[in-house]
Amino acid sequence: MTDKTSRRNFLASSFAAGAAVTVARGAQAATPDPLITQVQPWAQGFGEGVDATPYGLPIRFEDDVIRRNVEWLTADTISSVNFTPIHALDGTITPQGCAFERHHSGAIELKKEDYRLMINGLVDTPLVFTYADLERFPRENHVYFCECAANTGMEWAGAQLNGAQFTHGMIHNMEYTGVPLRTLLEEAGLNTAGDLKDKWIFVEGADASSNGRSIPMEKALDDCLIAFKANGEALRKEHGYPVRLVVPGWEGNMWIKWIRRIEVTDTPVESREETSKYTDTMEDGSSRKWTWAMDAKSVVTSPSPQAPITHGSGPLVISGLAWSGRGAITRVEVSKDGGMTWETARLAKPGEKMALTRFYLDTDWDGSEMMLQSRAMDDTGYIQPTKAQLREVRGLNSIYHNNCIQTWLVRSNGEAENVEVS
Ligand SMILES: Nc1nc2c(c(=O)[nH]1)N[C@H]1C(S)=C(S)[C@@H](COP(=O)(O)O)O[C@H]1N2
Ligand SMILES: [Mo]
Repeated sequence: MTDKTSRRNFLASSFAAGAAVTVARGAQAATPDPLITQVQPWAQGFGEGVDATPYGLPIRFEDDVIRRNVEWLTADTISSVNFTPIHALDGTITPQGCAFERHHSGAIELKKEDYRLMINGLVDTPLVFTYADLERFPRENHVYFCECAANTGMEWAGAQLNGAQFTHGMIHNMEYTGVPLRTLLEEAGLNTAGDLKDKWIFVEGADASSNGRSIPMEKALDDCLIAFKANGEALRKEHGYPVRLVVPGWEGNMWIKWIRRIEVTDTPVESREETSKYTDTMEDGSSRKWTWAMDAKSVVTSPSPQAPITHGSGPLVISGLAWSGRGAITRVEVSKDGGMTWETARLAKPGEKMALTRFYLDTDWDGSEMMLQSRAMDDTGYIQPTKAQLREVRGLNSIYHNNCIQTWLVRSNGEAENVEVS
């Protein structure tokens, strides 16, 4: 086949595809489309010159792609949370400007010049680093998700919040640039600490809440990062500018923002954030603590309540996100009938460890009602549980670590609703 004929075949087939769409739209096809046949205002003059916006924001037509909070959840916005608009995003990287925020005493403004990071406790030489000091250590780049342990927590007792943004939006996924925490701990020296197996670090932020947490030394020396860039640029104020701790795969509460101090200790501190909060209350009233890793989880982001199907039956792209704090996503399955039958979704890229994975199910929708679900599997062999399976073990009193399978009821008119299938 010559280049010419293959080009002609391509045009013929794309024309056929265009024709199919025209048929679906019916009568509209007969009238000329002014968007094609008439010179439009944007072609009758000049657009904006360069430098109109030295730092660009999304075009105004996208102004609904924003973080949102749920007012009744918290008494005020200072100790509160808002949610990533995951229903409106694609790919895996969360732009910082719409990545969820969770503060215990508000987002503080801290200059690089005023930044200090202290390492003390059971170290050979207590040290204080300035921001400029941190920039002189060898750095690494890694993409990780950060999920608040309370993500999906409002759904324990039954379907509650109507939108993937609200049920699953306490998550973001960024490329971090930073210095391995191990490098800084070794700079301070860990001989004094003796056997590192049973040692801990206690980390705290510069904000009034300080959000102190204990982290086992093994994790501290493994993959934690002292990060100062996200998605290539400085961290935003709300994500901990100038420096935050990244604790891959573990609950967001441990990702200390505005990190100011790391103390090497021989016991966990049992701070407020790891005793009265961020523990999992079981059926008998006792609480599980140290549930750090975020188990495998997934959600269909489109269609979903805030992203209904608007094009009727025919080709439909079902899409969503999957992640695991214990490793990489190996497989995602999608069900259209509330979990009775499953189809294997296509992963946009092979799953990466402790980072979001995008999945697609390219399907042909017959226009009938669907009970849409997704189910993730990770490289430990773990399969995302149903809500009933979670409740069997944990009862009804839990809030944190709800990684159950989510169901959207998609009606024939394309609208979707949060429902419970357990
Ligand atoms: N210093 C400090 N660090 C903090 C918090 C805080 O309030 N203060 N909130 C924690 C919680 S509960 C979560 S879920 C994550 C949220 O990170 P983000 O605001 O970048 O989304 O930060 C954690 N680190
Ligand atoms: Mo959190």
